[in-house]
Amino acid sequence: MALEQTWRWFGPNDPVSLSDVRQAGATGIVNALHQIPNGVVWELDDILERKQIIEAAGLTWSVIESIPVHEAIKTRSGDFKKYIENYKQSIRNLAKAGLDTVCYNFMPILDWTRTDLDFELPDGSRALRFDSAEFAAFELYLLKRPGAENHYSSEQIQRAKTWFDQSSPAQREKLIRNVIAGLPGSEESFTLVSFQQALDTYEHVGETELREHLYEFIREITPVAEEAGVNLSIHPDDPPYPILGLPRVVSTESDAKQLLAAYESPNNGLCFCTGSYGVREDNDLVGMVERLGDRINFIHLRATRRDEFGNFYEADHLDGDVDMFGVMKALVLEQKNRIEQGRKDVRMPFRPDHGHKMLDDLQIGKKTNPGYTAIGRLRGLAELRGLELGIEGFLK
Ligand code: DNO
Repeated sequence: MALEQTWRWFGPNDPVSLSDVRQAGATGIVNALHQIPNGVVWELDDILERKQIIEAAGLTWSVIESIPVHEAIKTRSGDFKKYIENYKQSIRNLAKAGLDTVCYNFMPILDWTRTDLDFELPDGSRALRFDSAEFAAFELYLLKRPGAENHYSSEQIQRAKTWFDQSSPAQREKLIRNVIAGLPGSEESFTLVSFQQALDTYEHVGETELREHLYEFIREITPVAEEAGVNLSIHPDDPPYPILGLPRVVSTESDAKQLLAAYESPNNGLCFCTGSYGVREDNDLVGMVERLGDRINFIHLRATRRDEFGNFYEADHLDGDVDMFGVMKALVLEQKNRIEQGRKDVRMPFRPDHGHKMLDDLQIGKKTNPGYTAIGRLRGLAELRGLELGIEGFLK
């Protein structure tokens, strides 16, 4: 049996259509009701309407990515209790519509972060990149976050200053936009002023507090997910270390273990994102699948390539620092275990995460979502599918 091949689709406005997805060979759709503001209940009718659109294209709605977690829940302030109740209700409504896998993340303020959305690779395709000097320049000289300099070494500050001094106003503007205007899937965008205000809400929420808030949240929503038959999957931090003075609590294997232990249940699971966890050299990805595989409810496959300065870019799916062969083999074996154990959740949906801008997607004027191009992901999916097939044939 193959892992379920899925594809992230942003809804009817996505420049990549459902029929494109079908031609790419995916069978499952990963989708969210992006039009619903954070914290508001997803009503059954809206869910059913979207489900019907997906099914009319001959596909299934495999995973909800994501129901965003309201900031008040992360800081446990204001109306957080109401937002948790709303979250539970959305889970129940999704289950009523026959959906069973929900992805979410617990990153403060920003979802994923990149500095460059058009990094040219030697073959002419474009990738997403995180440049630590540019990011530091954003924080130190554009946002001017109080105290930011304490988080950097003098060498890092020097590199940031060099970038800043050499950058044009247009480059600075672009950097600001890339960081705070919201990448695909993140539901919020900011101006520099509103961004600093948002950061200030974490004044009293450090790592210990955020960890506790996450575990409390998990303890509250997992019983509802169990009752509804929904598998939760938490996406790791991207990048997987603290940025902007904000705490991060889902970056390492130890973080993953702790959050799984906060509520022992198959419904409290992981979204195993090789691209995010893989940015850290100390994350042993194959070992993580071997050790935590029974709690992996959703999988993002992509590979990043890092350097000694903490920069990374998104490489071809089979060509980054990630041991994709080892990860895929461990996933295939996990699926076999599940089948042998008679578990119901044997689907193991994965999606080719991100893809390069390449071929026709490079045409000037063609609208593509950063990281979510059709052709780059098509290439990724094709490579991953072939890898899986080869491994399965070999293991037979
Ligand atoms: C980026 C995505 C993330 C992810 C969320 C999950 O491409 O992987 O935006 O969807 O963090 O909640």
